[in-house]
Amino acid sequence: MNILANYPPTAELQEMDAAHHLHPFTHANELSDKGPRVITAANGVWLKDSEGEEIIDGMAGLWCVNIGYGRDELAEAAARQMKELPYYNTFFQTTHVPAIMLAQKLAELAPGDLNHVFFASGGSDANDTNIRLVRTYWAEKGQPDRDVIISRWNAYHGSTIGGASLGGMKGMHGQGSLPIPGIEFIDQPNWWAEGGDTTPEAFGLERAQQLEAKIKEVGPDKVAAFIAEPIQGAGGVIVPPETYWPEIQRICKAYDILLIADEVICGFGRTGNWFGSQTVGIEPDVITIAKGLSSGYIPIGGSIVSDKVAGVLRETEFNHGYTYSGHPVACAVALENLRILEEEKIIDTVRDVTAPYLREQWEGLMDHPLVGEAKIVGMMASIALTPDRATRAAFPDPGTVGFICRDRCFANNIIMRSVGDRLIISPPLTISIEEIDILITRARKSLDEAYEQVLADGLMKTG
Ligand code: PXG
Repeated sequence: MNILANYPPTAELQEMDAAHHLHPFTHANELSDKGPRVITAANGVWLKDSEGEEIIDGMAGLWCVNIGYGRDELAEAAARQMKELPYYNTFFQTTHVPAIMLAQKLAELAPGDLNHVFFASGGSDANDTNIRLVRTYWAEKGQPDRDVIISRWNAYHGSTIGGASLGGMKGMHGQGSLPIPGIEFIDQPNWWAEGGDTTPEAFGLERAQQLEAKIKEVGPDKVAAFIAEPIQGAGGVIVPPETYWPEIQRICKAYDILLIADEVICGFGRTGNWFGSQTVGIEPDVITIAKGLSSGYIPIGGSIVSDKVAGVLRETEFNHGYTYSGHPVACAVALENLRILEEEKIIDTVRDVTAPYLREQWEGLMDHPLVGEAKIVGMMASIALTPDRATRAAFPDPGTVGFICRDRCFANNIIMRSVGDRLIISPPLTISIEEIDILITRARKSLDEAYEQVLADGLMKTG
């Protein structure tokens, strides 16, 4: 019998959830008081909840369902693989067909000489791999003191001890004595919030040059790598000024620092190319992948490394690996997902048709009195909420207005997230023009309702 088929009514599910289920990034008691929404099914870009509501998913789950929900081919690929070989490891002189085929395919898709894959189960553990991998690389090259990794404030690189340490989220560092030693931070290229009177171009250069200053401060012979998302996702879809990445690339080359591009969100079409590194024009030595690799249908992640890095690593035994590194079912599902992305030309459609249309609509929200800037790259976008666009002012209690907007979105059956006072979307790449219209209509309605409340609460004045 399928115990999930006949589930109890919503209130009972919520009660069981509150009694036994601890949610990620959640204040449990507050959630119990409110009761979580129970998602029961999904198709395309649409979610359905236990009350029968239809919700447009502006976040592709958690930035991951790139090909949209309800693709039977992925379920069938999983079932086939489960029947054939549900599990085997790749540790002790063995391998299997799905891991071989997926590694080969990723080497083909990844830019430049990124030709070697180390598998993980998600983005956090892949970044843990990266910490050990780049440090091992330098140790093997006879420079064991090169163990410092430079990251950025407000970056997100995961929730494991390594991932959260690499990330620049102070709220995460505050729990569990993080970061681990050997991680240094520079500021993010967030011109809207931190650019002051400088132009975006000058600010981009200034923030990139913080990397050079930090390398000099730490000592060039102590720095192993710089890690960054091509476009920050969880930090609020922060699109860096055009001047930023070329300067970062120059500095990494000048000091022979490995560049790790965390492509967990940007990878697999999100920015309109296979990888965000291509969109921002960089040549990383390592890229972190997860999420869109399987369109979230099954957990899988990994690190794709260059010939240069792999060449050194291959000279030793890398004492690292997870039970589920290269899990055959996950690899089979990922392969099927990549086949669909490629054969249905989903990324071409994003680049040439749907993303340009979404850009037009999204930038149209600039006429709304709550909106300061609208940023978009491919299918990831954000708006900054402000009481005064001209001065780029922040609301007095950061996050309050963001929450008001997010709650209105929730009520209007659109998933659009808030990060502080930025609203973000990252819809499935398969979203159609008609669905973009629905998304924008609901977003605008939610902004209108939020604006009324903001005025009523005295959080800003008209005009
Ligand atoms: N790197 C990046 C850039 C990510 O966005 C991870 C690593 C970690 O991946 P896993 O698979 O271990 O979760 C992520 C994940 C949010 C949110 O609130 C974003 C992520 C995860 C959870 C919440 O936007 N990104």
